[in-house]
Amino acid sequence: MRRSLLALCLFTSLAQAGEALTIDVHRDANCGCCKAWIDHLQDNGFTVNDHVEADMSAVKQKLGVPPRLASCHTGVIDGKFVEGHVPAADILKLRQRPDLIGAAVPGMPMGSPGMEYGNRIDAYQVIGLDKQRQDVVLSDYPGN
Ligand SMILES: [Cu+2]
Repeated sequence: MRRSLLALCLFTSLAQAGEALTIDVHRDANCGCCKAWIDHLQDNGFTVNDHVEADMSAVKQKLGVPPRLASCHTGVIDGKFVEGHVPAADILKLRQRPDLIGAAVPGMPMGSPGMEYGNRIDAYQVIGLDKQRQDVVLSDYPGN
């Protein structure tokens, strides 16, 4: 009895966290790593609104993603962009940063969430973009 109550509590709090963490994801229909990144977000309690787009560069331009930070998919949470394979933990960081208008993992580094193919892990940074459109390093992930 006690166990099932605990399970219910956990379930309820996860559901509430999921509701607060809704993200829109724009992606190309044929992008496999984009879907793998969506899985990573869902595994971390995000609710994902999936948008299949015909022209991703137009979407990026509209959302204000600088070409130097571009990757495959583009997410939007709280009006901020989330470009590329940004780890869930860094999206939470971005939400705590009113000075930033978005965050990105430029390119598609091996070993980033959704880009796990074999054992290779590239070193990569999560770059925040401030209101002056300057880059700010949000996280530094070492490679192997
Ligand atoms: Cu990708």
